[in-house]
Amino acid sequence: MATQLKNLSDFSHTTVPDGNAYKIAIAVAEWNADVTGNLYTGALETLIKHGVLPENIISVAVPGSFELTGAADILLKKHTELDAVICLGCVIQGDTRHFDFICDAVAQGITQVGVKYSKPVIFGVLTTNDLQQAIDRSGGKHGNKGDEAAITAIKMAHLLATA
Ligand code: DLZ
Repeated sequence: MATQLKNLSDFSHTTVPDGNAYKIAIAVAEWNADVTGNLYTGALETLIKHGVLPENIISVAVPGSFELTGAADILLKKHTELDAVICLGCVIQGDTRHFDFICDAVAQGITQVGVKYSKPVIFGVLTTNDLQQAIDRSGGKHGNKGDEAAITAIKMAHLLATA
């Protein structure tokens, strides 16, 4: 599971399909907004860099990572033309068990939404022990999980279109 040797923004650009035909939504949590703002910027820029048209990208904000499941459900219900939804959040370990409940809920929740609609719903949620780990993975020394989520969305949208 360790990302010590893996930079989240390090992928082969030649193997990423062209995103020109795809419509993709991004749901971003407002908790730890400095971090999730950087995740969002990374995801948006990476989608556009790989051909997704700005007018084919829908962006919404939700209060916290717990709400990402509901957002993905609403987006896929209202926008049936979507090819993928990217969920971005940052959950940082605290003194209580809140961390475990939120991480479990969002991981299971977005998995279920993806299966419900047979559409890719991407887990772009940082789950870290402290703020520094989150900074390192949102445009810092370990890359940007937003970039990784965008590349995953394009690859899964391509799979959906071609499988
Ligand atoms: C309540 C809470 C806490 C303690 N920590 C985080 C966090 O680290 N990251 C995050 O995205 N959200 C957190 N939240 C808010 C919950 O996700 C959710 O918004 C509230 O419990 C309301 O449902």
